[in-house]
Amino acid sequence: MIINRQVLTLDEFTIHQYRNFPGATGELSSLLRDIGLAAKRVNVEVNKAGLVDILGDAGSVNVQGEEVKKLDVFANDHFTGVLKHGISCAGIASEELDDIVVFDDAVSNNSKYVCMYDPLDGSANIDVNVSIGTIFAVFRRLTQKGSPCAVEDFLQLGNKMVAAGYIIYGSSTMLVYATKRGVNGFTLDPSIGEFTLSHPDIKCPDKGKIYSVNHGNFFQYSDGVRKYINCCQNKNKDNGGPYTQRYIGSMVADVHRNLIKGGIFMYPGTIDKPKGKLRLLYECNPFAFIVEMAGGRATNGKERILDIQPTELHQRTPLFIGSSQMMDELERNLNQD
Ligand code: P6P
Repeated sequence: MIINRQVLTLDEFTIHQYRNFPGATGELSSLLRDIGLAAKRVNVEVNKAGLVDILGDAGSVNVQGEEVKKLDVFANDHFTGVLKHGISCAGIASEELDDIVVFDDAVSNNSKYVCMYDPLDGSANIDVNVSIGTIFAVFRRLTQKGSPCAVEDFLQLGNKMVAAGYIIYGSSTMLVYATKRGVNGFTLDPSIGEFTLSHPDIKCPDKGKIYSVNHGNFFQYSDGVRKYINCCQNKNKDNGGPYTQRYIGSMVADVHRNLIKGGIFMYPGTIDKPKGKLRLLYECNPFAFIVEMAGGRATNGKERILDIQPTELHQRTPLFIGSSQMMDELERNLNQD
């Protein structure tokens, strides 16, 4: 039997990373495999979402007599469950939960990492079959190993992040994760039920021709943002304009496309919501880490996302993220604000 060593599974890849990283304990590899397992379980349910009439709506009881959960609650339960019963995570923070969950058992209290995530971002799009995703970030805990983790473990600067990633449940299901050693993408192969390395060493093109923003808020944006949007729409021999506007309304799908093809995604602050809509800890920070590791940039319009000191778990921030040259162009317009 010929073993194709070229197509590494996520498990093989993380173990390969562990074997080649002096001093690694294997806890991060184990945590990433745990996330991959939860992602496969969530993927099964997300792919059935269109059958809700058969399977029953959230809150109902299905034919097996089981309570049907909202998919984002289902996803949250699965990611929290695998991490709680793993060996690498002392606790989690989730978009679905007001407070952190401290696992507080002997193994978890001795674990090196904490994890925060949006278990199913864009879940409102499920009913219309638009791609949705899970977004996660991993930090080394600050509190003493052997004791329960605490909220300060979660309110760290994004530039202290150890790893970040996302799963996109779309035309195919992909898991993309970044460490300081690079960004790699794995596509779920249903024939073997494994994520397989399909996008090694992802780089964000320095420039692209896609800009992503909700035009419905145009007149609520700052002058600089409006100037940049006009710049994207105008013929311009210097930057290859006009650009194409692509906005799915599902952050994982929009940022994933722009990461691969080049482009810029913007969720600016508005008059009504100066901090914008997106959450710092488990949406903007992880994507800022991933895109920067791939060669792009991410700011709140004034400072690097990864340099923002968090003060609360669910705080929001404006977000501008994508190809480095497009971010430079944006900043030239914002600086005229
Ligand atoms: P709007 C989905 O609800 C989400 O949190 C992100 O995935 C997405 O980028 C954003 O909101 C879309 O928000 O206000 O443009 O509909």
